[in-house]
Amino acid sequence: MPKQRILSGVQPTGNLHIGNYLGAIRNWVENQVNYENFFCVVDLHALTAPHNPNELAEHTRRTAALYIACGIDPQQSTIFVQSHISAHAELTWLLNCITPLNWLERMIQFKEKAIKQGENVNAGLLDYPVLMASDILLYQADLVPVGEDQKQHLELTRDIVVRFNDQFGSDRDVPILKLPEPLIRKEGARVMSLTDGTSKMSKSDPSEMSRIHLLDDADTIAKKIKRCKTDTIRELEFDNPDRPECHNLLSLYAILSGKTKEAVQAECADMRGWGDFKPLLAETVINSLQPIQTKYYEVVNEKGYLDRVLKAGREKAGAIAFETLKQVKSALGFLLP
Ligand code: AQP
Repeated sequence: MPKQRILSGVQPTGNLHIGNYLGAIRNWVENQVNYENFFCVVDLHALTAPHNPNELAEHTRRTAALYIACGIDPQQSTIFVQSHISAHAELTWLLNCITPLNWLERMIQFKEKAIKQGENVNAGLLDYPVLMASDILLYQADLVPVGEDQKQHLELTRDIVVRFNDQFGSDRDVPILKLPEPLIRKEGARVMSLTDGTSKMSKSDPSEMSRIHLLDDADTIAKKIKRCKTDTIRELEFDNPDRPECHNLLSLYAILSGKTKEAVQAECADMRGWGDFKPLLAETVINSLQPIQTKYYEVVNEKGYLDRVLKAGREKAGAIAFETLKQVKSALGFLLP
């Protein structure tokens, strides 16, 4: 049986943090032997929010290097940069022309991000889900690992597939575009901000103190954890809705230490509050990130290595993507060159 194909990516909108690692990349790594994997750095998506052109290329390289540092093996998985394959932008245009505007206007993430961005909202933000659909459909992916926040976008992708295949491929035995399925983890890690336990840790949060970057040094990590938001209650507990920061920090410790909730709860019962817990959490985070950081500097210091990985990724991914694009254009009736 051929392996099922997976596609996923992270936007190079800033420095990757432990939320990106625990919520996404770590799961890709754990499952990579089971699937045929395509992992891209979705740099075209990064333009849907105001961005700094002086940083985009560097963040793109850093994100790709961090995929490898976190355990994505270029021998097992195809790693590439979205904008290196022009088929992503081209398929987006073609799918735009068959996607009703009101499908996009009802996307929750658009509404939420549009409010955040205020007057700077660009048309790309509305179109983000069509670009995401193109990313997935170009590779005829079977499965797409998504968190709750992306489920609606995957539904939209599926609606686009059904519409396209019905309108332009009803006479074919094999559908032109494959209907992808969401791959939703049973237990998802949602890491919350260090400065507000009710909002998720995010690359674009203006406060550096709200997140721990994968490349933060030990002193910075210790400082961020020492200063992170807590409360005045001495007892440490999970699942108290009035204490989101407490739940977040304990969960982070449980995930990174590999201990169960019950074991962490028992360990914390003997502690004298945050003064005991925070140094333990800091040490655990530092030790967990240390191998990733070591590998990261190996990757970026080996001359030409990352460029070779991205070139091989571009060639392999590009061959599949342009074949799909050709089929789509043919179905739409274009005069092919
Ligand atoms: N706090 C989080 N906890 C768990 N998972 C998270 N992810 C992001 N933040 C957390 C997961 O990381 C992957 C990559 O996300 P993305 O870069 O495509 O965009 P995002 O989800 O919007 O991530 P950020 O860090 O919040 O970036 P900005 O600030 O640019 O919007 C996704 O799989 C996501 O679920």
